[in-house]
Amino acid sequence: MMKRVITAVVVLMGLLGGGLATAGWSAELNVIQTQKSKNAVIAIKSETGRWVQGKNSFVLEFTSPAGQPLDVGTVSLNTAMPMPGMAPMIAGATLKPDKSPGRYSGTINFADAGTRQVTVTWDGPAGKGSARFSVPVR
Ligand SMILES: [Cu+2]
Repeated sequence: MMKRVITAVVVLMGLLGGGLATAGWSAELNVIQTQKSKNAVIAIKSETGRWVQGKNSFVLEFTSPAGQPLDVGTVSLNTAMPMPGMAPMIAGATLKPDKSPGRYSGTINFADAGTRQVTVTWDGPAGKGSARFSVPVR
């Protein structure tokens, strides 16, 4: 009996360790989408490399066209899905600046699957801009 309890604790600690690694994004990230604008390259990444219905965690990264980190300051990411005969479904991301410049960790919740029109805006030391592109939600 005691041996079983100890095993359970070890398994739980292993799960917690995995969870912490995820929160710190030390795991390998896969690209969901990249988009080039005039002065910035925008990348959305996550462990799975896709957005799905429900809650999603992801990383939003800005680099210069030469590949250097770009300090874009205040950033927003909003999505809309046009639906026939009704108002578009909208969802915005919660974004938090990461330790590295031009890098943000985000969460977003999608009520259903389908292609989203994504609008990213930024305003900071590297200038002001916006980009629009579509991303599938599976
Ligand atoms: Cu929808």
